[in-house]
Amino acid sequence: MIHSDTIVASATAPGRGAISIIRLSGPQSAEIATKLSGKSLKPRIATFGSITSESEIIDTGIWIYFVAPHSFTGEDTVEFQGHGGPVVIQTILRLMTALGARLAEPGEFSQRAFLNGKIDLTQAEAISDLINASSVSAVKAANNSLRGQFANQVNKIVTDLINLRTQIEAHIDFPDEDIEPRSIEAFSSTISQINSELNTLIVSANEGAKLNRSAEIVLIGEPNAGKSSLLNALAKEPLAIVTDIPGTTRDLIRHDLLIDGLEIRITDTAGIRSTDDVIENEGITRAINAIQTADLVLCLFDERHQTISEDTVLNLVGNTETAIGLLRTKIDIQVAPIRNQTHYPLLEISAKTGLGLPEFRNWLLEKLSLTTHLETPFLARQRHLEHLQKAKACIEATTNHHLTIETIDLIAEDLRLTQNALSEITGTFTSDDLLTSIFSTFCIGK
Ligand SMILES: Nc1nc2c(ncn2[C@@H]2O[C@H](COP(=O)(O)OP(=O)(O)O)[C@@H](O)[C@H]2O)c(=O)[nH]1
Ligand SMILES: [Mg+2]
Repeated sequence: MIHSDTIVASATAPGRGAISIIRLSGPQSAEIATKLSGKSLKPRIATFGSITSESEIIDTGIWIYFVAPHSFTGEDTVEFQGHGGPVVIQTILRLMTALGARLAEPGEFSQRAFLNGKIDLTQAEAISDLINASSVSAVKAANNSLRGQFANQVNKIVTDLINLRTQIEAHIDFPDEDIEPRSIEAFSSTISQINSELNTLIVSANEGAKLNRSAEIVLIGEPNAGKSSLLNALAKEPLAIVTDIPGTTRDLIRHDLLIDGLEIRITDTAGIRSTDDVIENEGITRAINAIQTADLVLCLFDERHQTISEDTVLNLVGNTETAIGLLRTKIDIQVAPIRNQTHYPLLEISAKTGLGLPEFRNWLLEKLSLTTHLETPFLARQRHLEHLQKAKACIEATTNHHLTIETIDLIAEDLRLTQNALSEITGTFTSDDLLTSIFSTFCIGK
């Protein structure tokens, strides 16, 4: 699909910076660049030049021209690397739009790359996910998706489905001839093979989806254990109210932290105890719900009032598969070394003096990097999981019918729906509405 209009946007983050890149894409790109620079640009050669308006120099920088189809979007593209001042950038954008370019919508460059067949939808999404990656594991997985690893696995199943459908649909054209038992057996075995490939892909996609969000840590413990104090110490600001009155925290208080490039969402909760206070009870219910979706639950305890045992942990956390860590708090005022009576990892901290916090941060990094599966083969989104589940439901529906000449068109239809669900992942079968909603979440200039 070749667009007739030319789009322009700053491809670098807004604000002041040493350099900014302004990108044009579309048929008028070279013409606009030539008019502004007064130079004839050679493809893929960096050309030093100025942008002049009414004989005044606006900026000086490097021009690079990529001729269609050998560009990111697949269209004629020009990049101008100039100085990163907001006024400079706005002035250049105005000059370019006055010469016929249109300001790009968010994600429009990637959308054009997709529409021009340069990348599939999972690769386009991987670009956005790479930019938003919150850990090194997520960067690696996004790059794998960008290289097409996810799409290749989806396409492999789609190819198998197409082959199967071709053979099955051949029978629909000849309803008077019975299907040979040998063929029925072969079809059934291919269906179960596709089903099992799909199940393997779903497992990987579920792992990949975990990387697409921050790691969630929930702080729990009895009232006064020191949860809110720890949140405040990590956030380096008094987010939660701290008092020595049990039941001070009632709502969930969330804060996003960045520890060595790893994005962590930490949630402070109401202390878990039995109480008649309606508001506090609601807070406790919320704390218990937060535990269910956490990657790591940290049980805090003040040893002067509470000893920690397997039962205490289970009482606090409930029976969960989630990773658990124990934090003995207020070590500035507790002297006796603790005897750990559980098999959970134990750390000791003082939110007040900061004692033990560096070790705690290092431990967190190690723990969360382990739980975010370094080997995840690709990054996945909720949208992908939904289509995979739909594909699974459709292929499983084929087994509702015993394969005969009478039921073959029902089975063919289920297989067609399976293929459609998978094709929505890569975008080979996608509605315009979906494309708009996907690309609108990208940044402008991408
Ligand atoms: N000495 C000392 N006191 C602490 C420490 N952390 C919390 N506290 C005190 O313990 C009480 C309860 O703390 P808070 O963070 O509100 O506990 P929460 O109920 O678990 O959120 C407050 O009086 C805090 O000042 C610490 O590391 N050292
Ligand atoms: Mg609190």
